Amino acid sequence: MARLIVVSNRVPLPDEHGSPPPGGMAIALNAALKKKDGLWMGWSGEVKGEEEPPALITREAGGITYALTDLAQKDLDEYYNGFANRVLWPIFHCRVDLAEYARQEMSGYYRVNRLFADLLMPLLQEDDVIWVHDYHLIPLAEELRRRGCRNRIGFFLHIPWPPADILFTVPIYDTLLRGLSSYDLVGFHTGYDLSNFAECLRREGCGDLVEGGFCRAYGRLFRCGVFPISIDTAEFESLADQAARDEALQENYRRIAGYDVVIGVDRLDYSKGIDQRIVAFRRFLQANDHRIGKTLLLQITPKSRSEVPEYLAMQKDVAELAGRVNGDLGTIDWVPVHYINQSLGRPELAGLYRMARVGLVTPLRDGMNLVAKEYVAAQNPHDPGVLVLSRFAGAARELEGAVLVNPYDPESMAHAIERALVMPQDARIERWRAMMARLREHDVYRWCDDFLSCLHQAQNTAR
Ligand code: ADQ
Repeated sequence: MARLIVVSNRVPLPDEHGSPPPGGMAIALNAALKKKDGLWMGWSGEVKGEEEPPALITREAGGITYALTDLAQKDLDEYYNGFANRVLWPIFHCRVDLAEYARQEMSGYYRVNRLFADLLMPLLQEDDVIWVHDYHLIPLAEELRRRGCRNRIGFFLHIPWPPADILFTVPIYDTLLRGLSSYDLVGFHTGYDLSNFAECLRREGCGDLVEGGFCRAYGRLFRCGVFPISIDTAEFESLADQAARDEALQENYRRIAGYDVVIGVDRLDYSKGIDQRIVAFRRFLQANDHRIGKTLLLQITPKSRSEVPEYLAMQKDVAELAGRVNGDLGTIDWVPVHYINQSLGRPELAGLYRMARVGLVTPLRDGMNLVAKEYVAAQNPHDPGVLVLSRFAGAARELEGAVLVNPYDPESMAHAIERALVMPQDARIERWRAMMARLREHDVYRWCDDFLSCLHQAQNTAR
């Protein structure tokens, strides 16, 4: 049996009982790895001294081998905080204005990819299948091929692929494009991402999509496809059912249970449109006097990437904005925006989704957005809430029962919140059923199976 090797920047390690950490993707990949005697390789999350030689620490848990490497501070600064999160992340989310190019960081990005390839090569067996995840590791297949690796290698991009004119602002965009042509399969969330990728190749004059789900580029023929990621739908549904019956949890929610709750759940990231959402919520309150004192926005937002200056600035901006709305509109017994910088456990999150009348998921751009799917899966089938979803989230292409909005237009978002709150029960049920049918059929296990079965048939060839 071919082993499965997963490579990602961070590795979600199991707890002391060997259970995978919460989160659909980690659970699905763990299940696939367990079936295939698998190995998961990535950064340990620890920093090592500059002089210490790179090494892999391997450990086994729950039938999976974890192979982890520490990184030096310079590597982290250049590869992770630098090129990955200050160039690729903003550009791929169409925020050219926030990208900060530094030649040194680009070379750090390639250096760490070479390091990953050096460390992985000795672990590989002849028929291992390798699945590389996300924008941190685009050049990894090319580096492995240089070292003689002939295994099947697939790549999945968790963030959007940008339109050509946006990608071309990255000084080394051609090296990135060429790097992808070393994979046997390249997967995206949506058809729009795939067509943007193909447009980049065409405009560069170096390739295009060809019949049958293939791509010809840089003299190579390889597969390309659309694999919309999803959640463990059944698990989320059952977590929300349990939360609704959990008296201790319900007691915790007692203070907000009498309000119409509008919920937002996102990492603190400028791509998620949190500022714009708070502004829209303010407009909604100002336009609907009868909602004053009765509706609140529960925005649950753990801080992320605080080493990157743009994220630090944003922490301050969002907190100030929430504070201003509360100062201007709040009363002694009512706080309009509950802004919480915390990561919650899955059961608690599922319970809050269930109690919220509106799921407000309004990223400015998002590869997929799993929160939108989690909100739908957590609803009470007899009295579901309404999902208000940005048209610029990958999820909008699947969740047709959502009320779609333009996150750049606060008026239309304010209007959509009110529309969601007054939507009759039968209309809510009809919309929810359509979305839930899709999520039941296309859960995260299906995503994983679809990608891996396509990868098993794929083979990069010279053409
Ligand atoms: P993210 O940008 O992290 O993922 P998203 O898809 O919404 O965005 O996933 C976030 C996950 O974190 C969700 O499972 C959510 O429940 C969890 N989370 C967020 N806030 C939380 C909180 N306060 N407490 C607990 N959990 C919280 C990237 C891409 C997305 C793509 C995913 C998967 O940016 O577009 O959908 O990868 O491919």
